[in-house]
Amino acid sequence: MDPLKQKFIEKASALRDKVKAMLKEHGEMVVGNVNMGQVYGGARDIKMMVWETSELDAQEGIRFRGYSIPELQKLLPKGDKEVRPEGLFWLMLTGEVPTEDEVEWLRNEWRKRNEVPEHVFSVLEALPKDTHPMTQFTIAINALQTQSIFARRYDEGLSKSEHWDPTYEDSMNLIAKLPRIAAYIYRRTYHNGDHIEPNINEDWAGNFAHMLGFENQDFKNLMRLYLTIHADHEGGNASAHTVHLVGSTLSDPYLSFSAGINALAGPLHGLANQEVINWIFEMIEKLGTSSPSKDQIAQYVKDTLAAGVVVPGYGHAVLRQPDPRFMAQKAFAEQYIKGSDIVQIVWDVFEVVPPILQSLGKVKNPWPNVDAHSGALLVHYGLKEASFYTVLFGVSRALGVLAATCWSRALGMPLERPKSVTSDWAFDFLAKQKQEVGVN
Ligand code: CMX
Repeated sequence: MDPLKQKFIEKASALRDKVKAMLKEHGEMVVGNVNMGQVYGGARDIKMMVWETSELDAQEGIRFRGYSIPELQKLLPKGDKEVRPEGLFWLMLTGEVPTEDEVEWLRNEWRKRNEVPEHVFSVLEALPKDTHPMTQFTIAINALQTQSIFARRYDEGLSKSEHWDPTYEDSMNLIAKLPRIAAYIYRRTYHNGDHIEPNINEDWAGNFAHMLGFENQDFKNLMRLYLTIHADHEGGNASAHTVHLVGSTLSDPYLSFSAGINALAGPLHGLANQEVINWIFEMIEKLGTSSPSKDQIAQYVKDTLAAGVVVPGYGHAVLRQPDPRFMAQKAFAEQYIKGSDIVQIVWDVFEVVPPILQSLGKVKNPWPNVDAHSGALLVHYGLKEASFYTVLFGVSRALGVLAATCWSRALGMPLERPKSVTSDWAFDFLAKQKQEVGVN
């Protein structure tokens, strides 16, 4: 058995036994209440699932296995100047910070598994060139499902205690192939199908940058950072939760992950990175300057709100502070980029937007999220095709949601099936409550 798989199943088996014993004793323990606002309000804050790989705190932001982004930047092995996403995957899967050798082992392992079957490219070629890259991405992942070891072994008769094993194999294979698929979509859509073969000497992120057509070392460093910080955001966000829900039916990792990609493609979630940069480009065009004043930006923000649409890249369902993923990208720009108009606009927007959103009195979090900064960095290095941005997010998100899927299968998580109610039920419930209060 490979060393990562071995380490993972040892940890997962120990936790499975511990959880089983805990549930036997405390399965009936109440851990929270639910109010009517939450029932109608997108289930905010309701604790209803377990997600081992990361946890989100409203004030502090994301912690991967207990480590904040700045802590990870000190601890994880680096490729050139930035942390390598391989290391984060190892950490999420095992709970342990990997050594340089372990990260190198994982790089080689993904390289061995990176070949994409020809039929996936044929499926992509059958689509109109202007098909949105996220649509191409999810279709390609579904086409790749023919490779699922989980699906084949389940068909042959797979004991529940073994579900984790082919889930791990599928997850590793899928992660290894995603950069090639994403780069193929990019080159096919924007570069006349002038494809670039993988470079076996590069790490996972560096090779992805290479296949996209970028050899700039700083861009490769950006990709390492980008693919690390977008990887996971606990389990309740729409893409992660979708992967969890679909996976709970024992759909294989390919089908589960492509479902999550469909969720990521929504403008209130991952597609916001495309929305942000388009919104900034429209601002530049409307104002006729690439160095707008803060007053001009404020007026543009107010016009956006007056049109009844959200300011993209701002607000969050959980966070109540500037997103540490935004701050990590800002720090990257401060270190690597000098004198960029588009980056300056992002920073000015960061000053201008929060007080305006606060003044509305209804926005719970006026601060920027991860999507507010990423586009400006990509534009700076020449990756200007905004409709591709959410695919980059998706490649990264695979690391977290597939590591978490391995844990769900190893812990034997059941079919997810929360309760829904009708509005008739809600009004009857309220009437009964009022009656009871009246009677007492
Ligand atoms: N601009 C304008 N209005 C906003 C807003 C924003 N950026 N963020 C929230 N609001 C509004 C909501 O639309 C809601 O208005 P109504 O009551 O009129 O419907 C009100 O403020 C309360 O919303 P909330 O509780 O603060 O936020 P939610 O948890 O409902 O929604 C989110 C969170 C992210 C969908 C929302 O902030 C938003 O639409 N932001 C812009 C889109 C975006 O950047 N999404 C990316 C999020 C990160 C990611 O998943 O990648």
